[in-house]
Amino acid sequence: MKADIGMRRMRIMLIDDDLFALRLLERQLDNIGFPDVTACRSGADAIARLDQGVDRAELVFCDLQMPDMDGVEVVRHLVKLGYSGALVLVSGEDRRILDTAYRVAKGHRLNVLGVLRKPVDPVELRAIMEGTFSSGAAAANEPRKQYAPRELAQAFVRDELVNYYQPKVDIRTGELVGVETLVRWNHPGSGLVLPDQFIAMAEESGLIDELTRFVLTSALRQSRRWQDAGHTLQIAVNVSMESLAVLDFPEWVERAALEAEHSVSNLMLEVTESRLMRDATTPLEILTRLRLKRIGLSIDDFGMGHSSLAQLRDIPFTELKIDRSFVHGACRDASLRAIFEASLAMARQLGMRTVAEGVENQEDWDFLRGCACDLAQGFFIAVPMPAKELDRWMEDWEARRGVLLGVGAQD
Ligand code: G
Ligand code: G
Ligand code: MN
Repeated sequence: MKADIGMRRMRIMLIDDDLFALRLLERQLDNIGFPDVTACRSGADAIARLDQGVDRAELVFCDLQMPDMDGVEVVRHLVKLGYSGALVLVSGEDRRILDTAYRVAKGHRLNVLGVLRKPVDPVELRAIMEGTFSSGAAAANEPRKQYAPRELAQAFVRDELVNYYQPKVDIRTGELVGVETLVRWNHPGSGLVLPDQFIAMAEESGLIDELTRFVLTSALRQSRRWQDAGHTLQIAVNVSMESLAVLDFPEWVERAALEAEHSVSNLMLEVTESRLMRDATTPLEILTRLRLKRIGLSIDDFGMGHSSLAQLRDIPFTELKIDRSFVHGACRDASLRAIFEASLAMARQLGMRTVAEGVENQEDWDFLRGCACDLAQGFFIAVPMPAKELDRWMEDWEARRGVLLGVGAQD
């Protein structure tokens, strides 16, 4: 409905070698209020028209399977042209090819609104078009704000960093087992800033060590308060592999736990490797010594980035966190399910505990209930929250938990 008003002037280009598909999509777009459509029967033609300025487009629908230039090549040419509009991929190919093409386009940082299977379902088309104008397009192109190291250094002094906590629950019993600590920056100008906007900068500017120590100390202090209130929780803290460079880190962690009267075996360090490391010996040494001190080590975002089988071989991890991209939606996607289940089997054979991240809906939860996975974490269970909100969540969860376990057992 929203799409009928105000957006009639949006310029759209369709690229498909199949004339019938072109006409059909043209008509479908017209029906929901988008008449300004140029149809091209080849990628080369479309790219030439855009390049020469014969046509402009704010949205391109591109077919994947085309004889002279396929859709993936079109994507590459769009990037070369500096195309800044939105893209929808359309194809009769199977879901996996479509999904891969989607990731390729995303990888080029194009604003991909979605993928459509042919023949295009008018309801799906409408959903994509409405999504475009509500939020998606504009937000996706917004530049990320850069923060200066000096600002972050001040944030420590001004006490602007605050820990959020996200529950991890036992899939069998629903019991709250622990929390993952996720730091936020309460920035005086920007409001609450998420870590993906300042962790990399902290690593590059040498502030990461101070950040890790700050996060860990306050998490342990918070854990002490929960313990005093009768809740013994396992505390997980994120540590990037690149920051494991200071040799006294294991001793420091041990001392911090001791001071907070927190058992080291109830402390978990979630390790991620965001880029390939130059010197891998020091982190390896530090990780091994952390394990010798009985501190738990978790391999985070398993299956993505640089978290690899080689790391499983080389580092004595105690927990495997399967990346959310293999969890959410796994019940409907055979490839995801295969990867997810193989990861679980591998972890079990290595004697590791397993955590599924990204449990976003009831479907994900029910699916997990039938898998041999130990813990679940995700928006469906709880979003990351400040410490003071955990009590309330625990009460709510007690009520929800019974229902959820019942639901899972029925099917
Ligand atoms: O909710 P979320 O946006 O908090 O976290 C985004 C990313 O930031 C995650 O990959 C998480 O592992 C990372 N992260 C969160 N807190 C910390 C931290 O204290 N240290 C490090 N190194 N990474 C963190
Ligand atoms: O990389 P790491 O696993 O530490 O990342 C934690 C990040 O995942 C945080 O940014 C957190 O906010 C986010 N997160 C937690 N639960 C969910 C979820 O169910 N879905 C999605 N998409 N993100 C989640
Ligand atoms: Mn994590």
